[in-house]
Parts: sequence; structure tokens; C-alpha cells
Amino acid sequence: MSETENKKIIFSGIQPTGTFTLGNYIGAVSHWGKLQEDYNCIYSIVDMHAITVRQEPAKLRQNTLEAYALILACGVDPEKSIAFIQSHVKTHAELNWILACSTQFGELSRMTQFKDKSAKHPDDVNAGLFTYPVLMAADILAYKTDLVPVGADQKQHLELARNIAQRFNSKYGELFTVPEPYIPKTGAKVMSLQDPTKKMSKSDENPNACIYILDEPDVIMRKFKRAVTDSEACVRYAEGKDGINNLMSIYSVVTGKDYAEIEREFDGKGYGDFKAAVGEAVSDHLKPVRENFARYMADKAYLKECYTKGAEMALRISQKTISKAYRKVGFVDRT
Ligand code: ATP
Ligand code: LTN
Repeated sequence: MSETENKKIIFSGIQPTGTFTLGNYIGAVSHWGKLQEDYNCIYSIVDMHAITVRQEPAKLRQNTLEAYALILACGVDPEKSIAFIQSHVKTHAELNWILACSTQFGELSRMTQFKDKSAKHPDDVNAGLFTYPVLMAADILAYKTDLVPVGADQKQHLELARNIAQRFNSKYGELFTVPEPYIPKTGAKVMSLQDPTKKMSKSDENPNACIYILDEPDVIMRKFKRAVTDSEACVRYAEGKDGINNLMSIYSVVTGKDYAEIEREFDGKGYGDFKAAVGEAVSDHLKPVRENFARYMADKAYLKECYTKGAEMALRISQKTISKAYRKVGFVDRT
């Protein structure tokens, strides 16, 4: 990274909890590749976060490899970015502990993702689920990250990471960079196709509610045709038209057209035509992702080479931060 040292640092992560949805793609991962030219980018498959809800071990292993292949398929270039698997880099767990001691119980209790996930899994409200945002802060702060590209649902976690960084710095002296969120203007919260008041989520039990980025064209088309809309039958962006607003924002992102252009394009046409156009545009847009993914998954040796190198680089950078943090809190030097 020597020739690129003056560039700002980007960090982001995604959980290997299943095939990415169109929400993950539009809200976060599709931006990761584009940022590589102008920033020093570090991306992680956060398997340690994934085990805050129960995972089947063999499935988690497979999902982690697939998630790694998916980020490459979506445009992350392991020659330009550092791309690694979180559990391969021990500093994340080490910094997690240090930061946990600068995080308040009350702050964690206010996190909406914790409230949602503990309501969804009432039989397993484990301590990891509660302290999940501290590990996320460790991911980010270990690399002196300036910007974090995420969907709108992660804004609250980012705020907490900023507070933790500031608190540590004021207690022990300047160490951490206070990170800024990087949230896209359109598509930061893609909604469920079946309940457009709810975010589209990988773990939704209704398969018609989300588009997975590896879905075949006919599946994509069928899901859009079944998307919940309203009875007005007029393609326009307006309050109360959650279903249509969601489809318009998806169409806008994949075609580059703004809302006024989309309204003109479908003036006098019904929802059937509009849904078919959205389905086709999304399926065309995702075609290269499907093809790249198949290619990467067919070459496990290459994937391994990339994530091994990524972990070595990530360890080297984050180790420096950990050593400074240990010294600042008063731990005795080992050497
Ligand atoms: P899970 O359902 O397992 O909790 P998830 O689908 O919410 O997973 P994450 O791995 O938690 O996905 O998130 C990865 C990235 O995708 C984050 O930056 C998150 O903000 C973004 N993201 C997730 N869902 C959406 C969505 N519906 N719209 C826009 N961005 C999203
Ligand atoms: N919490 C995020 C995933 C995540 C992340 C991160 C995102 C873990 N560590 C660091 C950005 C930066 C999620 O649930 N979507």
C-alpha cells in the first residue's frame, strides 16, 4: 500500500448468512468495487458476526467461501483491495475486548438491530448478539478507517463506533480515527417485495420477499411480478406508495434514470409493464455477477490464495493499532 498511503481508508463487512440480496448489493456491495480507485479499501466477510445467530457449521463454512467469491464477483479486486475473512485476523477479537471496556450497557441496549434480532430469536439472546456492535467498531477502528460504505440500517451502529472511538481517545489520548458513514443517496434501504414497509433481508423466511443476486432471470421476473404495490395503477413516486417507490428506486439505480424520467417512461402504462421492465433491468444488471461467481467458485485455490494474502495484510496493519491500544491502556510490553 506504500504508493497509495495518502488515500483515505475505507472499511466494510458483510455477514456470510446466505446469498446476498439485491438490498445488500444496491445498499453496499455494488459500491465496494467502484471505491477501489480512489481509496485504500479493506473488505471483510464477517463470520464472527454471523455466529451471533445460530449457524450450522458446515453451512457457515460454505457460505463464507461463497460470500468471498460473491464480493469478488461484484467487483472487489483482491489486487487493489485487501479482502479477508474476519476470523483469520485475531486482532479483531483482541480489539473487541479493549473497546467493550469503553462501551456502556445502556448504549448497547438502545441498538434497534439487537432488539429486532432478539425478538426474532427469543430462545438465544446471547451476549455476542448484544455486544455485536462492539466487534463491528473493532473491525472499523483497527484500520484507522475514514469511511464506511453501508446501507441505512447500519447508521446507528456507525454512530456507536464513532462514540466509542471518541471516548477511548479522550480517556487514553488520540489513537482512533473517528469514521464517517458512506450511505448511498438512492437504494440505501431496499424494501421487501412482499411487505414494502420492511427492509429486504437475507434471512427473510418468505423467498418471494427478496431477490437474491444469483437468482435466475425467470425467478427474478416472477418475484417482481408478484411484488406488492397499490391500487392507483400510476407509476409515480409519492408518499404512501411504498411498493412503487421501492421498485422505482431499484429501477433508478440499475438504469441510472431519475424518478422524473421513469414517470415519463411509464406514463399511461400499467404496473404490469413497469414490473416487467424492472425485472428485466435487474436481471440484465446481475448477469455478470452470476457469471463471475460461477468462475470464482470453480477455482477454490485462487480464492484461498486471495483470502490468505488478504488476512496477512490485514493482520499487519491492525497489529500496529492493537500494540498502540495495549500500551495506551497500560498493558506491559511483551518484548
Ligand atoms: P441478515 O438478514 O443475515 O441480518 P442482512 O441482509 O441484513 O443480513 P448484512 O450482512 O447484515 O445483511 O449487511 C451487509 C450490508 O448490506 C450492510 O452494509 C447493510 O447495511 C446492507 N443492507 C442489508 N440489507 C439492506 C437493504 N435492504 N437495503 C440496503 N442495504 C442493505
Ligand atoms: N454489522 C454489519 C456487518 C459489519 C460491518 C462491519 C459493516 C460487520 N462489521 C464493519 C461495516 C463495517 C451488518 O450487519 N450489516
